Amino acid sequence: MNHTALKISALIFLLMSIISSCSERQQPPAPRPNIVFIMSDDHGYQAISAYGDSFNHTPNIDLLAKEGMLFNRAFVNNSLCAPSRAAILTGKYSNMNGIKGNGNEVFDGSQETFPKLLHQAGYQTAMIGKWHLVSNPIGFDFWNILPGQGAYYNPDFIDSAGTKRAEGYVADLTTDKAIDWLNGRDTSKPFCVLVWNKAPHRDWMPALKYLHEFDSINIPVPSTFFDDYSTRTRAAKEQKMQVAQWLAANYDLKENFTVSEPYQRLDEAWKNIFGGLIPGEQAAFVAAYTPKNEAFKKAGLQGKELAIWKYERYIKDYLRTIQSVDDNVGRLMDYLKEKGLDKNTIVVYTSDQGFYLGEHGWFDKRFMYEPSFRTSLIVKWPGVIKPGSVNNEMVMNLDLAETLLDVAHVKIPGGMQGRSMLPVWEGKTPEDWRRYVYYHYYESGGEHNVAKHIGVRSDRYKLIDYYENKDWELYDLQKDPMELHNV
Ligand code: SGN
Ligand code: CA
Repeated sequence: MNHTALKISALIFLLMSIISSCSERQQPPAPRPNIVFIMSDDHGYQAISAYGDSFNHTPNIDLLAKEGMLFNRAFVNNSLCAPSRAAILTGKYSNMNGIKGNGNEVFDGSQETFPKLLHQAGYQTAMIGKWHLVSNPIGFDFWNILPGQGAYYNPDFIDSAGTKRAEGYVADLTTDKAIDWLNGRDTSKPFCVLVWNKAPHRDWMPALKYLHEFDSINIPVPSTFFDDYSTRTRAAKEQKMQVAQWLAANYDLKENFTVSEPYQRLDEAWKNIFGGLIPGEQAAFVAAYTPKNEAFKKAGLQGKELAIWKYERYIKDYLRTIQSVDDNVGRLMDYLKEKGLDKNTIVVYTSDQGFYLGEHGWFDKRFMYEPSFRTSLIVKWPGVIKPGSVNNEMVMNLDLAETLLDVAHVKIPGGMQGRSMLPVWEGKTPEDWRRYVYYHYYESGGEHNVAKHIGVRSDRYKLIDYYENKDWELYDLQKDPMELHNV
C-alpha cells in the first residue's frame, strides 16, 4: 500500500468510528414505564378474590394478580385515610410529612412527592378521585378531585377552575375522567396517573345496577365476630366500631327505606346524600331495600340474630360498591390494551388501608391488628414482574414513592423513609430487606374511640403500646394469627 492509500484507509477508519460512536450515542434510551396507580378507599384484602376466601368475585383485580405480583404482607404506617395518602405521596412517616390524622391538618404540598418528582423528570402526571388532604394537589399536569370524602351518586368534582357536579356513579366517573385525560395527554412523554376511588368507603352506597347483587347468598360472620376481647387491654373493649352497636340505622344500614315512607326518618345529612340521586334513581334505590326492610321489621330480631342481620346488610352493601371498582379496573386495563400501552405500563392496585369485615365484631380500621394494618397490594409490570407471583416480604405503603421513582430512574431524595421495592418486584429481594414494620396511630376519642398506639411487627411477633392507656399487648402471630390471645 502506498502512502496516499494508507492515508485514505486511515481516514475511512476514522470516519467509520466517528459514525459508529455517533450512532451508539443516538440509540434512544429504553422508554421509561408509564404508571397507573389505582387506589381504593378502605378496600380490605379479604374482599379481593385473588387473596383467597372472599365472598365476592373481583375478576379484574384478580387478573392483575395473575399477570403480576400479589403481596401478602403489605402494611400501612397509620391505618387512616389522610395519613396513609400522605405517606404514599412523600415516602415519609406521619411525624415527618405532617399528616398524623384525618382532622384539621393541611397537607403541605411544597414537600417532595413522587408525582412532583416524576413531573420534574418529564412525566405527564394526573390525580383523579379521592384526595382527602385538604390542600389542592401540587405536581400534577391535571387534577380533578372529590371534595373531602366525596359522594357516591352524582358527586361534585373540583379542579383548578372550581367545583362541578358530575352525573353518574363515582367509580365510573373517576375512571371516565382518567381515560379522558389519557386520551388528551402528550403522547411523547411517559405518564403517571393516580386513579383514587372513593369506594368502598362508608356508607357503602352501591351503584344502582348492583343493588341486588349478593341477594341470593348468605354471607356468614367471620369466626371472631363475637370476640369478647377477654385477653385484650381496654382499647379493644372501648372502641366504637362494633357492627352490632355502632352502625347507623339510616346511613349505614339503610333500615328505614320503604316505598311508602322513604324520607320520614332520615336526618338532614342523609337527605343530602340520598338527594344526590335523581328521582327515578331514588325510586329504584328505595324499591331495592323495601321488601328486605319490611321483612326485617317483621322479624323483630334481637341479640345475636340482630347483630348477624346488621353484618349481612353492611357487608353486602360494602361488597356491592367493590363490584363497581372491579369493573372499572377492567375498563382501564382494556383501555391500555386497546391503545397498545399495556406492555410498558406498571399497574399498581392498593388501598389506603385495610378494613374490618366483621373480624373482632368490627367495621372501620385504625387498630394495628392485621385486618386494618395490612393492605392489599398487587402490581403488574410485563417483562419485569413474573406473572402469578406471590410475595411474602414485609413491604409498606411508604415504599411506593421510592419504588415509583426508582422505576423511572429518578433520584430518590435522601429524606424518604421507605425503600424501593424494585428488586423485590424483580424477584431479587436484598438480603437486608426490612424485618420489622413500625406503626403509629395518633388519633384518639372521636367517632370510633380507638386509643393512640405505636407498635412493631416482625415475622412472628407483634408488640403494641397503647401509650396513653399505659397498656401493652404482645401477639405470637405464628400460634395466634387471629390475635385473640394477648400474651
Ligand atoms: C368518616 C366515617 C368514619 C371513618 C372516617 C375516616 N364516618 O368520618 O367511619 O372512620 O370517615 O375514614 S361517616 O359516617 O361519615 O361515613 S377515612 O377512610 O377517610 O380515613
Ligand atoms: Ca380510607
